Amino acid sequence: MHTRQSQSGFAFYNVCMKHKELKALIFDVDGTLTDNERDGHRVAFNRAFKDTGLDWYWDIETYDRLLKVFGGKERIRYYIEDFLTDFTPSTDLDHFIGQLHQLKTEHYLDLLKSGTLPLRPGVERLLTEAHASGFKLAIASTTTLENALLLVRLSLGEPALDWFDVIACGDVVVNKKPAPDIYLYALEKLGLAAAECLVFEDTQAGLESAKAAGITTIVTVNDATRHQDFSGAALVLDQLGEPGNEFELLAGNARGETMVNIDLLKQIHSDVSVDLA
Ligand code: XBP
Repeated sequence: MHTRQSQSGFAFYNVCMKHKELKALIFDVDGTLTDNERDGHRVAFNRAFKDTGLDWYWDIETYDRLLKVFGGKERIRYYIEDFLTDFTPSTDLDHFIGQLHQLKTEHYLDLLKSGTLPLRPGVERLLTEAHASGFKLAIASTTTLENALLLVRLSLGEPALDWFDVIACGDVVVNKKPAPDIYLYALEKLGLAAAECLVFEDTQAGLESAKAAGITTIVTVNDATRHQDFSGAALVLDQLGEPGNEFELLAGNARGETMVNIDLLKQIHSDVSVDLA
C-alpha cells in the first residue's frame, strides 16, 4: 500500500513538474485566419504579372501545385526554375523577383482593402475569447508583415493589433515553413516554452513546422489543403466553428464540443501534457 501511494505520489509530482499551463495561442495567417490563397494571393500574383508585361497566368490548379513552396518570392523563383524552360529576366533574378513581389504585395493589400477576404468562421470569436481570458496571442506566418498587419487592422480593428504580443512574419527568419524557424522565433519573442502554447495551422507544411518546434497543433483545413497528411495534429477540423455553424471533426478528439473555445483548448493542452509526462 505504502509503495503504491509513493508510486502514485511520484507520478503526480512528475506530472506537476512537467505540466505547463497553457499561456499562448499562435496563429498562422494565410489559409488559417482567412481563406485567401486562391482568391487573394493568387489574384495578386496574376495582377503583378500583367502589370509587368508577363504572359504568366496562375490558374487554381497551377497555384495549388505552387503552394508547396512557402513565401511569395520563393514561389515565383520556384515557378521560374521548375515550370518555365527558357525565361531570362531583363535584370538580375533576385532584383526581378523582389520588384515583382513588391508589386504583388501592393495588389494583395488592395484586395484586402476591398473587403473580399474575410476572417474564417470562428476566428474573431476565438481571438476575442482568448484575449479576454488573458491569453497571449501571436502570429507566425510566412507572409509579408504588411499583409498580416492590414488583415488584423481591417478585420478586427486597430486596437486588436495590441492583442498580439508577437507578429512574426516573412523574412525575419531565413528558412520558411516547413522549417521550424518562424515558430522558434515566435516562442523566443513570447518568452515561452513550446509546451505553454498551441498553434493553429491549415497546411501539412505548417503543421510540420510547428511540430518541429515542439508545439501541439490544431489544423483547420481548407479546399486547397483538405487532402494533405495531418498526422500528429491534436485535432483536424474544417473550421473553428460558430454558433449555428459547427465544425466538422476530421480527426482527433473534440471532447463533444462543436466550436473551438478556450475550455476545449485547455483540455487538449492538458491531455497532451499528461501524455508527455
Ligand atoms: C503562406 C504563404 C505565403 C503567401 C504569400 O504563408 O506561403 O507565402 O502565399 O505571401 P502562411 P507573400 O501560411 O505561413 O501564412 O507573397 O507575402 O510571401
